[in-house]
Amino acid sequence: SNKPTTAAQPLTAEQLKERIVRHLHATLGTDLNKASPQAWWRATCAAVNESVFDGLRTTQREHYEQDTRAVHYFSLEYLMGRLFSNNLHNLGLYQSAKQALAELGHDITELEEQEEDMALGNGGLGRLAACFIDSLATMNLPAVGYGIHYEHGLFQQEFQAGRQIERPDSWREYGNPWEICRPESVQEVSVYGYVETVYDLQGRMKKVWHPGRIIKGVPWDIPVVGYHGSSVNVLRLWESRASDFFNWDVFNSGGYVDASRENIEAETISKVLYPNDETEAGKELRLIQQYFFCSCSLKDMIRRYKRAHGDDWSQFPQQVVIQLNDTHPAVAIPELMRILVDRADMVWDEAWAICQQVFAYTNHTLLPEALESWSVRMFEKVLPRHLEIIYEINRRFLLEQVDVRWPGDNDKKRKLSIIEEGHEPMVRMGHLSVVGSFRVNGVAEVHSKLVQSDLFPEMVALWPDKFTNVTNGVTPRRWLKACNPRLSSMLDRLVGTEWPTDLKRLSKLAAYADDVKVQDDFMAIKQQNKADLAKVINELTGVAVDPAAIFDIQIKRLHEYKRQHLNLLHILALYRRILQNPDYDMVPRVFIFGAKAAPGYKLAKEIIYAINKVAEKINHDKRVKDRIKVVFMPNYRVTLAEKMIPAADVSEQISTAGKEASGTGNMKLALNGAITVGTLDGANIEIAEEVGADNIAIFGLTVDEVKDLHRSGYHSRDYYHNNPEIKAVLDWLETDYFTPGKPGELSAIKHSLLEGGDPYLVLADFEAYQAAQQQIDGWYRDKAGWAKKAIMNTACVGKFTSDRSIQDYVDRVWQLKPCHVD
Ligand code: DL6
Repeated sequence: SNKPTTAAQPLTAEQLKERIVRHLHATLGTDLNKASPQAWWRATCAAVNESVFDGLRTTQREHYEQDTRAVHYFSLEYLMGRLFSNNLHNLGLYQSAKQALAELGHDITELEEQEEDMALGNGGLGRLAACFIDSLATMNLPAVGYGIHYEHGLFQQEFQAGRQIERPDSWREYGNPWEICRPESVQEVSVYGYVETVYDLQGRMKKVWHPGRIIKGVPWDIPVVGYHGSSVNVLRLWESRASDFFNWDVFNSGGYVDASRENIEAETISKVLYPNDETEAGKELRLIQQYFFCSCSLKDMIRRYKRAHGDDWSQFPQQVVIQLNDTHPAVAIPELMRILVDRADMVWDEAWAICQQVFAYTNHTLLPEALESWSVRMFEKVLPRHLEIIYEINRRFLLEQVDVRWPGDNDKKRKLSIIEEGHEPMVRMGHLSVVGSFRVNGVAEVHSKLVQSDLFPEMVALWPDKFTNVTNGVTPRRWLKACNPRLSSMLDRLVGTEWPTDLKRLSKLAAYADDVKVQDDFMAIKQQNKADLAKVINELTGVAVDPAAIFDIQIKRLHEYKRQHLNLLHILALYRRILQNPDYDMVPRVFIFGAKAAPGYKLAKEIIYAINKVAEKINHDKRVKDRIKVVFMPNYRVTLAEKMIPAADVSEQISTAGKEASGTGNMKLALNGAITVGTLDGANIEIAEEVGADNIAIFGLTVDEVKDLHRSGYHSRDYYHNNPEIKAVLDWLETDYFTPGKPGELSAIKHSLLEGGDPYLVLADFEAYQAAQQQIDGWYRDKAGWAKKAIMNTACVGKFTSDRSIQDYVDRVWQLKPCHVD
């Protein structure tokens, strides 16, 4: 059994058992009779890793020998979740491992709970990166993911008296079995200092950057196992440490204390993930984080390129494509220019031509507060040479492109300049990304259109072919096969076992949508999943919920534009109707929330508090007779999503139209047979196209109507005064009904909607939203009709596999070829 075993010959339970016990002894140094569940889990991981590392070695050898073109995915975030069951599923070892562990006296699902989530991301953008690297490996595409090895991932959320409390996340406090440290590939990165202009013997001017500090980047590799285990790619995450060289100097000159301060400062860079989704803090440390990982990654790529091509740069653009996951890694553009011009002595035009063939940029948001810009002052302090390079990129862009197209038009120059003028001049990272990339994409059809029409219309005029769309997707391996085993087995029987890599095959299910037996089976599975979730809800919140009720789920980061407060107002309206009419007829519903708020986002935290307080009241009110239950699941994360999504009847996708770039939770929920209540926003529009109007509850203002309403002047007070239900529930929040003895504790929501002007049009959409919810209520009463809709959702969302997204990137952006690994 020590013989390398590839995924093509899956291990038997017996072989796995032998491996697990061997690792329990030889790797964990413990014994069968005293091993803790944690030791069993680790021994199993080590056993699995024997197969993972085989695949990794073979893949790397094959990529090297075939000198493959590869995509390098640059992302500040990867929201991986757990890897145990994912790796087992992808290697085809899950059943053997389950049996092996059972024979050793352990339940695999209990051991799964030993793993901490790898939460190195905030939300959609980071989870998308995780789905993409799964698809890349599955599709045998040569790829490396680059990012930061944060010591602390996204904070853990607790509720104290209904309020969010943040606790540090320590995902690798006792080590992580999936990562490998690679000291042989350490890189050094410079920051601060000054730039000197010197002349060589031929009188040519050169810029020399004298850095103020050098930081060491230590790479940790996480193998990414493709489904069926053929390719195993790498996610390479950089940890910052003090440079030995720099530190010794200080140390030897008697500065022990200074030297340890240097250490701490260097280590701070990869210490924590910034917990903001969609907003930028503009903090120096954040810019250093961005530069640190980009510089390490570029140097790593170049080292690998040079191993095959020496100093001949001519093949670089053929071998390398870099995808910038939003503007966070945009500083890679001036960094590559610096390496080519200052270090490789290339002339500017040649270097720029290379850059422009290498970078591609994905935009993930239109929210103004999330569009990154850095003050010139700070940029100059941290990266003085890069600022000079950006100035030069900008000078040439304005002269050679903008002025040629719009001669003498200073307004255009001001609008398009990478440097925004003002009393505090800023570097606009979005502009830099568009200018430096050969392709720019949004993440859903409507979003890509808005990127072009609202964000960069002049850039589109300059380079119409640069802009494209790639609609997001999710990996069906994690988001159906692994998280919903009951439904997966049913699908295997009905549509064959190929759907995990060919999701369009689910469309065969549509033929069974009217089949009573299939409907019964489908809903029985949903019922069992709901019963499982009900247990989890009870464990985590102490609230008992009835699996026969509608499970209505809203899971995503907490943000005003996502409008969890619209959901809350509807719950309040239902509650009020029940109090006014004790016989109010509604299908019992459990409203389930999961969301983290950025620690500094006050209103988001107030919304969490309000939902918790309203939940407390309603859940204890006998008059409600269990028609409504409200639960807020603490510490929402990938692992919890995997338990919630298979149990959802209703998926809440209710952002203000034009604000949610795409969404990916919407895809996961529909894939698992939930019916969407949604606005015509992001990928909801494409989901509606796929599932058909009968199988989705669309409501509310469209993108154009939102724009028109803002243009004509939106007065939220009109809705408050004209709709008695809106008035009543908002006024209710100001009383002490939900917070006895403390009136006004929940008034922040009302204030933001009235005095604050309701920027996300919650009140304007309220009536349409509650009508859509009534429609859901009506639909659910017809059991067969509902089952049909749920089945049609699973059947029709094959488009939203991340394999399709990756194929779109390959065709429209990367021009990559698969490399089959034997
Ligand atoms: O593209 C992934 C994901 C989208 O599905 C969400 O709609 C969008 O909100 C999210 N964007 C971010 C913002 N980050 N930045 N910048 O997470 O991206």
